[in-house]
Amino acid sequence: MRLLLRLLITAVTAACSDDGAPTGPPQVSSKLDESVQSALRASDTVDVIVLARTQLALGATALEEHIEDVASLPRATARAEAISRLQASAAAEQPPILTVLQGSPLVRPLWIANAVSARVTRETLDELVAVDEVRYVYASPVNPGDFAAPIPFTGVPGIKAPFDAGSKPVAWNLEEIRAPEAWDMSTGEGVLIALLDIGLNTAHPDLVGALWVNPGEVAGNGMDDDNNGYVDDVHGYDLARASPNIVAGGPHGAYVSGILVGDGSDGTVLGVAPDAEILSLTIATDTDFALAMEYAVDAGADVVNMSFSIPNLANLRGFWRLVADHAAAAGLVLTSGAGNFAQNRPTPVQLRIPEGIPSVLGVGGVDRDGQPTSFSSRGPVEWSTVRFYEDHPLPQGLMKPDVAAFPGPGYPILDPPGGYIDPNTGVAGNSFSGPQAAGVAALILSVAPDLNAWEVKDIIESTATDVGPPGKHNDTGWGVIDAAAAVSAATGSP
Ligand SMILES: [Ca+2]
Ligand SMILES: [Ca+2]
Ligand SMILES: [Ca+2]
Repeated sequence: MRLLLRLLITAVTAACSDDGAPTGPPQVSSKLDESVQSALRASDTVDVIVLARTQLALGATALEEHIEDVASLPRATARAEAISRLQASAAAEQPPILTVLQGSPLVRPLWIANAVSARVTRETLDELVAVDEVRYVYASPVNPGDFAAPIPFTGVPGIKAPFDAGSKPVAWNLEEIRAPEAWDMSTGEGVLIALLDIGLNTAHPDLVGALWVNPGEVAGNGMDDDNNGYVDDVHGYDLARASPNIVAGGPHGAYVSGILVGDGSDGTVLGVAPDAEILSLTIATDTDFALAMEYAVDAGADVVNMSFSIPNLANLRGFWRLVADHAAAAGLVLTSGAGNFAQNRPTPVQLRIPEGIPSVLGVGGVDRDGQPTSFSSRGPVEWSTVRFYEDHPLPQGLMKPDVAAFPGPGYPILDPPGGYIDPNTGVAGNSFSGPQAAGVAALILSVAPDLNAWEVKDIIESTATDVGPPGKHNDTGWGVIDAAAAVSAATGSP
């Protein structure tokens, strides 16, 4: 079959090669996603992700099988083994792919998935699909991105005093998820959270001490001192703009950061894991997502918070699921707010990417009475149309979200320049629910660092307080997260 395909491609390529210009319709190969065909109808070049043959965990049951294989290993060992296997597959199979891509722009080899992204012509695609090591090719447009202009870095990371809520007011959403009771056992010390957002304000007193510092990088000297491919990446990196400047023009990332790690230095405690550290990564493309996961793994991150939602990725959803599953295998707990689309999208597309991925903890929103909010995205999610997965068919689908937290409004939010936004401003959304669960994951891993990512996810789900009808449902998942119960369960304390 493979031989036949190669011959066919060779013959067509030969027929086209007299003057170097294509003479017929695009060559159709089972390795080319429909998105590639459509992109070629509109342009002579297409930005692609070339998926190589061997993957650590590709397919509906592959992550579960991997988990069974490594179930007895502590997270650090499982992470090291996963990285080793991922990088070995990339090293073994990417050379012939990279040979074909010589001369193509934007070539980016990846290892968190065994894949290479690049901008290719039709002729290069014909050569690629003839390579045995190429499994599949997705179109992955490089979006220009819609970001506010960054503002100059003004923060100076400080030395952090140990967290003590003392008599400071604590935001009520933290009381509701029993974070103060959890702080008697864990405040998140030693845990690193990767924030995938639009950056954050590093100067806010609540965040300044929480910022991760890349130990191998010298700031502002224009050099990539730790040789990780990123110049001056002291606190993370903005992959969307290829810049080490992580200070955002917009407030979203600062809001989210406050819920993750805000320690009340400026007066009010907003953060679930006030002694955890945070690094900032901004992404604009599917490839950036993979690069961000590689960065987070390399930096030793433990938790990844993703308060964003991408619709209409079609088969590319499978690439995100592959990367997310591999990231989980490499020790990262992934969380994402469920989105705010209950009033303007039909199911099964209210939860999208990444929150609709089975291995990502998708977090819906409830009000103070435990009722799902009107806007919080409802499941189910379908995967039966997605290449390489084809599971969770409708009508049942995959039940999502997994758990719920409090999207607001009504509790204080970190104000990027300093202080807090009045609780009555009406700022709300599941962008705020996700980081509450990410914070709980950080509390767990601080005192139970050997737990694997899927065990942390299971604990947060199994200790949630059931709301509504008994059991898991497509509006509130397993229920409202309970930080104290989760940390107790993780440490085996009563
Ligand atoms: Ca660097
Ligand atoms: Ca540097
Ligand atoms: Ca329920």
